[in-house]
Formats: sequence, structure tokens, C-alpha cells
Amino acid sequence: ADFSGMWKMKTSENFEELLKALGVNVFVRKIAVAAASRPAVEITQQGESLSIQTSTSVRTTHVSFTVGQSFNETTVDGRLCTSTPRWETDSKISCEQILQKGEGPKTAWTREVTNDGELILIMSAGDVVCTRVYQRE
Ligand code: RET
Ligand code: NA
Repeated sequence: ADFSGMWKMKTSENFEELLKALGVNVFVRKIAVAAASRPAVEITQQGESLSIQTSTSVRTTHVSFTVGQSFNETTVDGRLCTSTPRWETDSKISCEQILQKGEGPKTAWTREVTNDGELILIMSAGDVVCTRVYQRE
């Protein structure tokens, strides 16, 4: 599947609960939730290699990785982790994260391009699952 494009978010469920599960305090959480309601996501893909930039007014992240190869990234609450992405189907990437320091709930994400051309991002922390649906701009 082709993940490339400029994506805008259509729906988001449980983002605040996700941050809460990660121990983000209420003050920071409110700021993060407000900012994360209007993300700009740009993905470029060449074969198995993806580059994903997620921009908000308070935090921008950029990751580049090749599916099948571990890479460094940060969890959604900003902690350095080692991520291992793999193809779950030919249109879905599933990525497990291992914290490089300290302890916390188990985190992971999946990104899938649907037949309708939507991008579904699922992020989890322990039992809490956040689902964010995007459409191409
Ligand atoms: C942290 C804690 C430190 C202070 C701030 C935060 C903001 C995080 C944000 C994350 C957005 C994530 C998105 C993910 C995928 O779509 C790191 C929680 C301000 C804004 C948009
Ligand atoms: Na997002």
C-alpha cells in the first residue's frame, strides 16, 4: 500500500485517555490534547521505507524507518524507545515499542491505509487504545 501524502485528521478517540495511561499530568495533557486535535501529517514512502512527520503547534516529530528494521523513536509522551515495525498485512504496519530507560505501560502503534484511502493510526498504552482516522488533503 502507499502511505504517501499529506493527511488531515477526521476523527480521534481516546487520545486524552492514552496520555493519562502514560502518566501525563492533567495540565500538560490539556495542552497536548488541544494541539493534537489539529495535526498535520506528511508521509513519504519509497518501497519499505517511510518517513512520517507529525506536526502540531507544540510538538513536531519526524521518524524515518524501514519496515523490518528497528529504529529509535519517542513514545507519544516523549520517552525514547526502540521501535520494531513489521507488515501485519500489505496495507498495515504494526510497531512495538520498548522503552530505552525506565518503566511504563507497554506501547505500540499501527498504521493502515484502507481500501477507501483513509489512514488509520492506532496507538496503545497498556489496555488503552486511541484511534485516529485521517483523509488525504
Ligand atoms: C507531551 C508531554 C510534554 C509536553 C507536550 C506533549 C505534547 C504531545 C503532543 C503529541 C501529539 C501527538 C500526535 C500523535 C499522532 O498523531 C509530549 C505529551 C506538549 C502534542 C499528534
Ligand atoms: Na495524529
